[in-house]
Amino acid sequence: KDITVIGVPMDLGQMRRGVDMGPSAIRYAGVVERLENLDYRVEDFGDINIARPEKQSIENEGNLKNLKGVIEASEKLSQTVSNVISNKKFPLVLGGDHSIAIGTLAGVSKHYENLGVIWYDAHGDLNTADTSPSGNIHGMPLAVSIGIGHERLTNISDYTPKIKPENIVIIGARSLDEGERELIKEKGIKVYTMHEVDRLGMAKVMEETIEYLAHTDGVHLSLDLDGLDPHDAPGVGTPVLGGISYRESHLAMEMLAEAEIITSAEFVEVNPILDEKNKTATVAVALMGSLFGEKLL
Ligand code: DIR
Ligand code: MN
Ligand code: MN
Ligand code: MN
Repeated sequence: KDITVIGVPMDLGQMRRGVDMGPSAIRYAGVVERLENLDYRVEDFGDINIARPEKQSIENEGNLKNLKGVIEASEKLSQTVSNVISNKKFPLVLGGDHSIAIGTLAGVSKHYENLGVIWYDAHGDLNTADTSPSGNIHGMPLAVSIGIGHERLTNISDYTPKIKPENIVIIGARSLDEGERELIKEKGIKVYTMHEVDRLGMAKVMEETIEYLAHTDGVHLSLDLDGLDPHDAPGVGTPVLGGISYRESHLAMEMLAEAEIITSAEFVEVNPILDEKNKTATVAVALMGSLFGEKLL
């Protein structure tokens, strides 16, 4: 199978500069070589062009920071991801902040009737302008993808919703805002908080997740590096203590590889400016190795 790597140097969805360097940091950590060693043909598309925040006039609309820039980037990314899938290649998207998932899912979902999504994250990313404490769009992409939020975000690529709430599994949650909790209950979204990860163990969580998504016709993995514990992934803008370990994350990726269910993926929120010697990008690449079938024996 062929993989196309797409860089998205996006930092308009949150307020910590440096996450725009995520794609470079992940390339520096050897993503292409790592996957080529697993006998994939890997093409690097390069980066999607993203407006610099300094160049933008203040385009906040209500409680949505950099709305215009996020919309433009999402349209471009959606188109690019969709083309990659049309060419029968696996899209591997490198962030950039998590607002890019709006564009990724807009591009992926066109190709599936019943797409599943695994949202590996400390956060729910289920805010709207009304519920967000920050106005940062990186806290909203999952809500947008189920059709909830500003109409110009939910209508990226001219259709909504991209995914069904019952096709989502959130893993690693430990920081949810009040509006997000309400939405999770209202929509019945499946969530494995850290409580369940601790109580059941990651093996059981992944077994159940794979079973839960068995009826879907494709599964997108959206992996926010802040889902991991900050001890293992310190280079993120919004670290939250008590996260998923490096080992549990490898197990999760290995089980997904074995199940052969993942049809697209993105790794987001790597911020080398906040990192310790590119540790977080290195972890991201190691996890990609496991996701694509790396084995010791
Ligand atoms: C918070 C933080 N829930 C917000 N969200 C983050 O601003 O909406 N998502 N960091 O990854
Ligand atoms: Mn996130
Ligand atoms: Mn669809
Ligand atoms: Mn997060």
